Amino acid sequence: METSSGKKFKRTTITSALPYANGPIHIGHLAGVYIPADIYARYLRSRGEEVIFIGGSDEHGVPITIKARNEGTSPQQVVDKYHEIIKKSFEELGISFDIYSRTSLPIHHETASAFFRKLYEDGKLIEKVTQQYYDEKAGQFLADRYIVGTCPHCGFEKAYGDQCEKCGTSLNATDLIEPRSALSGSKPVLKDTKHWFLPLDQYEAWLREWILEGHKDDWKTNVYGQCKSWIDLGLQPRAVTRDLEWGVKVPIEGAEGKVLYVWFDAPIGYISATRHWAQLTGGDWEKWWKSPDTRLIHFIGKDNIVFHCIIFPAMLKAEGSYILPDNVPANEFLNLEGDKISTSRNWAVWLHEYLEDFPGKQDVLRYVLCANAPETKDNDFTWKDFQARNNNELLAILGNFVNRTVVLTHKYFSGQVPPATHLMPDDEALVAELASFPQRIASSIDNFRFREALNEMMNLARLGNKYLTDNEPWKKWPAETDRVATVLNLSLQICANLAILAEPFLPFTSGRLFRILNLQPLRWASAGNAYLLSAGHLLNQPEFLFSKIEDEQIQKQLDKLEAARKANLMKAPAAPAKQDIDYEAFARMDIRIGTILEAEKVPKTKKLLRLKVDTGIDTRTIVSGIAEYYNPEEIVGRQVCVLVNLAPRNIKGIESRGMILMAEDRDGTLRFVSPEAHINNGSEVK
Ligand code: B3M
Ligand code: ZN
Repeated sequence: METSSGKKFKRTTITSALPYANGPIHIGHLAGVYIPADIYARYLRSRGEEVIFIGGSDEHGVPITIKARNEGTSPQQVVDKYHEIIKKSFEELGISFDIYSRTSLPIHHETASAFFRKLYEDGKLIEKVTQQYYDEKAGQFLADRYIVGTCPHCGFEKAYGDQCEKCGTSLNATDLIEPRSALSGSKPVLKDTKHWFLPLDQYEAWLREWILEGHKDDWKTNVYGQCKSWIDLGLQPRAVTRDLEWGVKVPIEGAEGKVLYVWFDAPIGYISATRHWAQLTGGDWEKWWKSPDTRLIHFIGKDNIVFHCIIFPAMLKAEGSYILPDNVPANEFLNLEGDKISTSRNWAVWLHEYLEDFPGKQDVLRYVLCANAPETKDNDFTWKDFQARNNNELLAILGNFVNRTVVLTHKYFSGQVPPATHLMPDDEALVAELASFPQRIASSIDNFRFREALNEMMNLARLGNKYLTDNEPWKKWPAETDRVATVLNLSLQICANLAILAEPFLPFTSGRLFRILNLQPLRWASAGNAYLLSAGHLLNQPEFLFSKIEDEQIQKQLDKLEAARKANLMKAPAAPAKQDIDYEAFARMDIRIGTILEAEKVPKTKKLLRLKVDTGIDTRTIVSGIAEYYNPEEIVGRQVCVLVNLAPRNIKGIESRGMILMAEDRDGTLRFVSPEAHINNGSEVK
């Protein structure tokens, strides 16, 4: 194959970022990495290219050990659990990995160790002694995340050694005031420790030439821009080892208790996964990594750019026997309902849950995430848009076109493809336009513009729909049999083309469509011509490609998010105390016990109740914003606290005299503050 930059290759190695096995996959991962990678892999296969598509779980790193500690299990148990969930959900979504491996396997430990040893033996690493926090009680060095202390910027007392989550500042562990060990709570001490560094500074000139000059035109601007600013800032040596238990042991003497830094071992995981694949299939792994005829493409999210464009290439270059990435089409981030996706806040759409809630609708998610992919800027997923794209695009355009065509063929021609006898100028134009689609879609995909490619594919369905509507075969039957035959023939040819061209994006739909057409799956090279189905070919019965998504299904998802939002609010700390006041200021408030005598909703409002309250002094009307939390019937007879000397206010045309005291929870829920036993109305609260 030849790339847009004119380079020639024989085969393509596609990698997709290895997700950390400390949680399930969500739509942000999918839109950023796995959907585009899968489209690309399927497309190249359809074109008859030699391709391998690599995935796997990243099973090392401190967050996994912390999760294990918090859950009282071992890191191995954590990764075993999530590796299975992730692997299964990818399979169900049709992500067509040739191998989905994992970095806790012996083959990975061997591969990563050998890689490190080669660099070490070739003198490509620097040895340095630095000072790091050590927990004497626990007898171990502390990773940044295991050190807690007061943030020097905002005073937050639970800042981590790498970041304060309150003010967001990134920190060094030694910046923390009064550092404590998260393991034992004791005060850590600084202690010498030896580590190995990759001298990135020595690769700066080479990186500058390779990326900033060599890939100016073919790398995405967001990727190129990030690389440029990193390089322009000046590169420093980076430690590639850590004092930790969990990970790939540093394979040299004098390195006991040390492992490879997770970002050193994880990208090597792509190579180990390929070796794992070779073990299983008897294939040759080396050609995918060492042949200059192989093109290496990394699909990642934008937070991984520096690791894949600068650090890993420098590692590969230092090692010497591997090819370098030809392109790194990183995506930006996907938000959810206007808010950043967050695992810890459970603000996400989880793939395994989606698959349960929307059985058989894998392609809908694939479609929406590709149509909304954050290719050039951050983008937003909303459930309303998801519903609209299913109902108004997949169902109304693609599904409707195929269905009308197949149903009419069954109705008029007993399910047999009718002959196209006499082509009119409009038909000729249609055939000519059809011929241009494969190339248009291909060129978008070749340039990693998957949204554009998907839209082109849908344009073919739009074209078909319009052709049917313009020609109205249902009006021409039975007077113009030949004309109807021609129109349906060409419409069916478009359906067959759609089955081919939709496959990278919507593999399940493509499979169904081939089945309906009673065709063996065809590849890309067949697309673009109007002779895929010969006259007389018998179709199968129509089946629906898509179905309507109802408001209730969407509401269920929105409710789930609302519950997550509330649960998060409830975890927030109490608001800080207000400024001191003197007793006089407090005593000016006249708070009494009163009984609610009557309650009713204020018409045309959601929140307001009109209450009649016996305050012991008088009976008065008070309008209170509690309708979302109490039904009028349930509160009659309740004793409450009333601020009786609040100046009267007019609320929705009602004079409200005084205020009912309420306690407000973090999520906004209001609750009465009531005396714990009956007491005379009019009793003072002080
Ligand atoms: N596990 C980080 C991430 O999931 C990391 C990627 C590794 S790719 C070699 O964002
Ligand atoms: Zn802070």
